[in-house]
Amino acid sequence: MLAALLWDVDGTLAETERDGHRVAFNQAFEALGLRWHWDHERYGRLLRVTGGRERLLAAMAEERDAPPTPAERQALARKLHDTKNHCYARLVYEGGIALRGGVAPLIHEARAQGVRQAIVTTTSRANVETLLARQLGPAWADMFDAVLCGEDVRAKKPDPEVYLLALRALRLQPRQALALEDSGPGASAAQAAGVP
Ligand code: XBP
Ligand code: MG
Repeated sequence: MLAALLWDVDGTLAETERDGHRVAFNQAFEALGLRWHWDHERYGRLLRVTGGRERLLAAMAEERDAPPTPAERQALARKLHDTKNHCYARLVYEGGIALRGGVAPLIHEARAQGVRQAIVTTTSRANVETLLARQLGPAWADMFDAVLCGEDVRAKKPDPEVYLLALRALRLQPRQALALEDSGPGASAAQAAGVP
């Protein structure tokens, strides 16, 4: 019997990548005086790298005016990522990022049927809290038995670590749960943990 739904966030609960993170990255570039811009096509390619800071570092390899040393790149990536997350929070608060159709009804129905639920994402915790508080209300955390985020793991998706942590937190075997994912790296992470 299905015991738990394991929810990815970005791209699954909402179109946060195209309409949220991508827009916020571009706002951060502007705020820090950089002439970089990620259009849909470029961002689509960059999504193969999970983690916002990791994605920035990967993109710097393609930018001619990126800082020359690894230490300077790390420092810039940290600053850009902080700024990006602030911009993202503003977009979410302004109501620019709705849950995808069917998501809220399924969360409520699963809860009513006694199916447990967890958030299993490699995005930053602050981004998850902002989005779910705005879209599900201040008691959003009561709907989930565990909330696992990017800060909780050493290796982000496609590594299975975040799924293995969720299974441990819920005390479940992989096949008792179902992963809801939108992307290749996310689906690979679930599969590598044995979660359908
Ligand atoms: C999401 C990510 C994240 C977001 C940006 O993966 O890879 O990096 O793009 O969020 P998933 P942060 O859908 O598997 O959770 O900037 O907080 O990393
Ligand atoms: Mg996703």
